[in-house]
Amino acid sequence: MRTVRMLSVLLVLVLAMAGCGRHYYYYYVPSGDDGGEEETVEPQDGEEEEDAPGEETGTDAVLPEEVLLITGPAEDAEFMPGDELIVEWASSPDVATVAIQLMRSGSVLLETTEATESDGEETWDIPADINDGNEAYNRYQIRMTVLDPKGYVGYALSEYFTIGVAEEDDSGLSDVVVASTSITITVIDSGALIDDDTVDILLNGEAVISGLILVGPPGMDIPLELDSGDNTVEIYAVNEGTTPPNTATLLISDVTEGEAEQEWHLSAGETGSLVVTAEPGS
Ligand SMILES: [Ca+2]
Repeated sequence: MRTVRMLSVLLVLVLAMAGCGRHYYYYYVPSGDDGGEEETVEPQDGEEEEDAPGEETGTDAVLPEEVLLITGPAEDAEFMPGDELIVEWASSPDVATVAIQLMRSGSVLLETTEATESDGEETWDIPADINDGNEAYNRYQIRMTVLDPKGYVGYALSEYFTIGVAEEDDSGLSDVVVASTSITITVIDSGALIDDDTVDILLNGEAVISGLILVGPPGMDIPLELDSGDNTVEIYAVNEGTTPPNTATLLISDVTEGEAEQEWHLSAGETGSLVVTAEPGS
C-alpha cells in the first residue's frame, strides 16, 4: 500500500510539474507575438507603401520636410468650385523649380503647364466643374515634384483638404463684376405676358424690397448700395403669377464682367441668386 501511495504522490508531482511547464509555455506565447509586431514599425515598409499610390513620374521618393514642405492649403481646409486655391510651400535653396499637381484619389486633376519658380506661393482658380461626376469623393491633395534637382529627387504631398459641391443654380442668374458700390438693378416682367409675378429682393441677406409685383417695360429701378467686394443678391419667387414660372428680365448697371442683362426662371418658393462683386475704379 505504501508503494502504491508513494507512486500516487509521485504521479501527482509529475502532473503538477507538467502543469507548471505548460503554464510557463503559454506565458511565453504572447511574448513571441510581441516580437512579431516589430514588422509594423519598420520605417522602410511604411515609406514604400506611401509611394505606391502616387503618380509615376520617375521621381518616386517622398522628400524630407527640410527639403520641401507644403504648408498650404491647411489640413481639412474647405474650398468650393470657383474659389482661389493658394498653394504655399517652403523649400531648401537647392530646390529651384517644382511642378504642382492637384490630386484626387491618386489621379491628377490639374497641373502646372510650366515649371514654377520656387517663390513659395502659387494661386490657382478651382474650375467650376471640378467635381464633374465625382461629387462623392472630395478629398484632395497638392503634390509637388522637384524638376531640376540639385541632389534631391522626389516629391512632397500636402495635407488632405476638401473641395465641396456647388449647389446647382438653374435660375438663369449669373455672377457679375461692377465698377461701383452704388448700382441700379431694373426688374421687368416679360413684355409678352405680364401676369403679376411677385418677388422679394434681398441684398446680403437683408430685404431690399418685399412683395414686389413685377411690371412691364421699362420695369422698375431699384438702387443698391453694395459692399466693396462680393455681395449676394437674391430673388425669392413669392408666386408664379397666373402663368408659371416666375420669370423676368434683370438689368444691372455698371457691369464690367458678366451679363448686364439676365433673365430668371423660378418656381414659387424658389430663390435665385447671383454674386455682385463691386470693384470701384475697375
Ligand atoms: Ca409668371
